[in-house]
Amino acid sequence: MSRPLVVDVHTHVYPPSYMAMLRARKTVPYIHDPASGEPRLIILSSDDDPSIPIDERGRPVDTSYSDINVKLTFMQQHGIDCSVISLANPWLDFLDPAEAQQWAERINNDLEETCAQNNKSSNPDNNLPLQGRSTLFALATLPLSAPSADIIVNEIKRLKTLPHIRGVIMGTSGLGNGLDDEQLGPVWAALEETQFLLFLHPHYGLPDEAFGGAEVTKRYGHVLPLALGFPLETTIAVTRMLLSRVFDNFPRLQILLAHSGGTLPFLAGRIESCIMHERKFVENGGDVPGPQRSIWEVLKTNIFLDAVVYGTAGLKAAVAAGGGTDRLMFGTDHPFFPPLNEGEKEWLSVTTNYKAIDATFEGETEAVAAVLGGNAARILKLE
Ligand code: 5CU
Repeated sequence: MSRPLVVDVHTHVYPPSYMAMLRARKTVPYIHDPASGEPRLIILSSDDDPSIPIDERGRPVDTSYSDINVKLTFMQQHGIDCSVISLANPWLDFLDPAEAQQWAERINNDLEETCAQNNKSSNPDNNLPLQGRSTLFALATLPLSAPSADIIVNEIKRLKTLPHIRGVIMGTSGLGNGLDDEQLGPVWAALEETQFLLFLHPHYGLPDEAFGGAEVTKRYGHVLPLALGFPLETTIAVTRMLLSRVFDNFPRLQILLAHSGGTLPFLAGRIESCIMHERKFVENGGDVPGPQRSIWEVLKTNIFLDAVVYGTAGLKAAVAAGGGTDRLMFGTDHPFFPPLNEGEKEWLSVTTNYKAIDATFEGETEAVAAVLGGNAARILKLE
């Protein structure tokens, strides 16, 4: 039997132009070049700890973050046929409003060009199936700090003319006030109209106090912010969207949630129950219009989940919450979570996800094929 198509929907790049911009900065996010040794990437606020010497802050950043050939080699080493690349966090969130539009256009054009060049050389006549060809598509970035929502909407419309762009990636801060901000209405409407997939991805995590204070966070490195801060940030962001009735007002919005939805699949029942019991909502005698569509309906019609959760329990919750295997898509989170030992070719983070998919859907050949690539090819129209 032929092996299934493998599509990676969660894989990041910092195009060289973005790396250069980070190198020119001295506040988070920035890249520091020590006098000797590898450059350091300081993107999380917890990375920029003044008690740590600057040459040791953050993490080493090698060519896997920006060189597309390194990603292509990684794809070949891990049996990945097609990657849907996206700018990594913190995207353009931090930019001065006056610069946002120009940077978004530049990064998005860079992504489009990277995909076009690559696909042309791997399939000059553009007539072969995806399998075995190291094909690239992209999710674009938005100028969210731009002075008006019109600029963001115009960029979404422009993106529709770029043949390899299949959606956009966004963090949880929106225009600065979270994703329940009414000012985001035109952006949701433009995403609905273009039927672009919105990849919702965390960056800001939770405040140190949630983990017991800065000393505790620091003691365990990136574990608390990444293992717990990221997934809870995503869960809170999408729950705020639900509560503010974004899914009632924009019922055709299509969202891919990073890391299998954070903790949303596991907490969906509790969130729904709290809504049913909230006296503030009009339905229960209050004066705040509550969400009309249930979280279960939203999970089954508006939300897709990646399979980047490293275990069978998370995958089973994702499938149960989404009502089946047709809304779950393989991802790697490359270039994050590389092997600890230099020269190691197989990434533990990737093999763990592959094994979790195999174990969760043991004997269900069609389900495995759907999750590994069939769903992504269908949902993102990767032809
Ligand atoms: O390791 C990390 O900090 C990250 C990150 O920042 N973004 C991401 O997508 N995955 C891991």
